[in-house]
Amino acid sequence: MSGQQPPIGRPDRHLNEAVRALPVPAGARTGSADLASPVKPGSGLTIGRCLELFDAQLASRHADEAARWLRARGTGYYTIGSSGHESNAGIAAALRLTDPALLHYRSGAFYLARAGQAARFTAGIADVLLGMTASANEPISGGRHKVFGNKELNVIPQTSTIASHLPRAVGLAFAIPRAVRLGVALPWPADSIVVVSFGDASVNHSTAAGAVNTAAYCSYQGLPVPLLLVCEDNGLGISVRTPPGWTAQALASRPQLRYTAVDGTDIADVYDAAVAAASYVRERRAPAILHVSAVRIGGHAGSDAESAYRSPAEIAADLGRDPLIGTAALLVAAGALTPDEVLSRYAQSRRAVLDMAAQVEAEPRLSSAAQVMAPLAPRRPASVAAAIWPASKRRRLRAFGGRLPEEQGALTLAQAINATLTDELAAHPDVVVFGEDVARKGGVYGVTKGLLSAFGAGRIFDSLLDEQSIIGLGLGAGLAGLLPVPEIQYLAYLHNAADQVRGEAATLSFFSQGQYRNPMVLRIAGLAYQEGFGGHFHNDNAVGALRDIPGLIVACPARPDDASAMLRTCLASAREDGSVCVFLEPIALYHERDLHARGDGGWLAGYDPPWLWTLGHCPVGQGRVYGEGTDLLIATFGNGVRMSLRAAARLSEAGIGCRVLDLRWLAPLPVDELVREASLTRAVLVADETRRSGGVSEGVLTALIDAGFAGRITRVTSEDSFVPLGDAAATVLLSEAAIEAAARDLLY
Ligand SMILES: Cc1ncc(C[n+]2csc(CCOP(=O)(O)OP(=O)(O)O)c2C)c(N)n1
Repeated sequence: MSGQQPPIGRPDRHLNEAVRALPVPAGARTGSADLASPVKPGSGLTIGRCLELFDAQLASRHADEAARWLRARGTGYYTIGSSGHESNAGIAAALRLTDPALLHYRSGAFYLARAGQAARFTAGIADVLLGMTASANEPISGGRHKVFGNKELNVIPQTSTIASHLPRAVGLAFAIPRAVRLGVALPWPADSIVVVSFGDASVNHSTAAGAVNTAAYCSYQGLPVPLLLVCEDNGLGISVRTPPGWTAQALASRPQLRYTAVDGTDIADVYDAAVAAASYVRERRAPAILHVSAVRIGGHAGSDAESAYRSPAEIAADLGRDPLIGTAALLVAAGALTPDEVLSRYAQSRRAVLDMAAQVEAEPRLSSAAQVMAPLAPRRPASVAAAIWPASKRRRLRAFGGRLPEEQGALTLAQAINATLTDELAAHPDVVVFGEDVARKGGVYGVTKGLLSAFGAGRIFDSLLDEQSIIGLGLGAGLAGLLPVPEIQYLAYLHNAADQVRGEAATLSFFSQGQYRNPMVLRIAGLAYQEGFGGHFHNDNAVGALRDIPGLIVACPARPDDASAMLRTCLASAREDGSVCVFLEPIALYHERDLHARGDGGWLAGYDPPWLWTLGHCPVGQGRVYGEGTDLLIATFGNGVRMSLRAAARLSEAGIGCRVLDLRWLAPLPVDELVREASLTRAVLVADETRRSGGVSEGVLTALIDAGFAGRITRVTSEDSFVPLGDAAATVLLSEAAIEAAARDLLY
């Protein structure tokens, strides 16, 4: 197929006619315009710059046409275009190449203008075309998605989920000044601003509303948030019209946000407005909104027949507001180009882009699952193990207020996590801890108590009450060179922010081939058994939404000593491999002290001094085995570990030899260890406190069956129910008695 010439015809009729009709100023002579003079009186945009931006606009328009041509030939897979939005090139020109950008899928001309700033304009066009054809040579996603992204251009690739990039953008704008203040190496200059663009329908998404609110909330408190929000408003969300005037009203009325509206048909006005907004953001370190009117030319995507929901008059009116005509009019009025020169520039650009499209057809595609998955979750266990080290003794003594945790006797799970966080904060100045109530109160369960006084408000801070923004802050902080440890107060509240983990955190490395990473250890207090208190929302026992996220590490420590080792591993893995880790803390075990009998202290553990950390290292995906029985293996985790150990003790009194495997990692599961331990026994019982459907036990049983385990297998789980308040909770939750009874049934 490659090598076939794309059609080269006349420019679009509407543009052709409009350009031919442009009035030519008297006395204008080809080539006589002063490139350094303003393209129109009073504008900061010079003729020379405007010509460059016109080229970016033209190439973007023709890339849209190339997308449809490639699609028709079966070699292109993406046809959402930027036509009608091309004045966003003027916004790129108003910013620095080093200002990180998170772009709307219609910001093609912005992307090409920025490529021009980096003297890689032609390469930028190739990037876009390679993205459409899902080529493995596309520089950011390597054929995994069509995104605007490029490390060299400081354009961070975005997913297709509208508005989901806004929390990250706010987080990045929040984190840049913080990283500077903390002295952490930042990948961008200290006075950078973050630009994020999005459509008008996206403004109404709760993710956008939350993110914009978070920017304003932080700014209101005097915190620096250098963020330029750009709404590219074409008045439509696919087929749904945004009520006229709504977007302006919705954006202009936000507190703390400087609002500017500008007509997107005039690139000089867009440039001037963007320069003013960007300098406000840069100097004041405060957020601003630039609301750019645009039109949508050619439907939502190539497959969209917009005539089904828009009248011919409406479509024609949009063509009349084509920003390419606007720029042509400026250039002709300035005497920089004649109408004929505009049209020949258009035709030349079109030929160049379509010729490139014909060439990229032959570029290689991803052809194996291994290739596709390579950037998902790189794991370098040796580097991770080597990256675990303590602060100096002096620093540790200061952080711990003179009393080192290894000298404090046996600790609970909560105390062990607290001590480990303290150690990590002392050793690594890039670690920041934040979430609802984590700072002044020290967390609902006291897990982060004392961290604020030891490390200060720059590193330990209370967030606002919005889980999407908490994770978004984590995503931005990770990009800015910090190592974020956000907390979600209860597992039930992860779910209204799950996309920030699933669609944003976990995909960034995938869609950028590891060029961008968001290292993060997301602490979540969860699971049940709080003696009836709190009902479902404080006893949520569902982890299915986490376990199927490719590449995500899910740690679930049951014991204090494991918690310390596993938390260190998660932090080191985030730092070394860019891993996104969830650290799921069983609330009911936070303050548990005993195992078999009241006062036995069997659930406490001493804190390892640093010289024992290597010995006690717990690699990702390694479980822990208790006992040597050969009759039965109980595979479990979290609260199930304590219940199973107690049940195993009673079973052994009855002559049943058990071993208990604490999986410790719910993703990836310790499959090899599970299979090995199972092969040493006659039967396997999975004791799973999550739900019967979609719970952990399904993965464990499947792993055993996949491995050909020939012994007997069964499972006990919690019910497929939400957890009720009061004693009724016990009716739906896995119990110790159920574990014991299932073990006896299985063996006899
Ligand atoms: C969260 C989410 N819901 C639905 C969609 C499907 N979708 C893709 S684009 C779009 C309309 C977006 O409109 P707008 O924000 O105005 O941007 P425009 O396409 O007009 O530039 C929708 C609903 C999506 N991508 N993400």
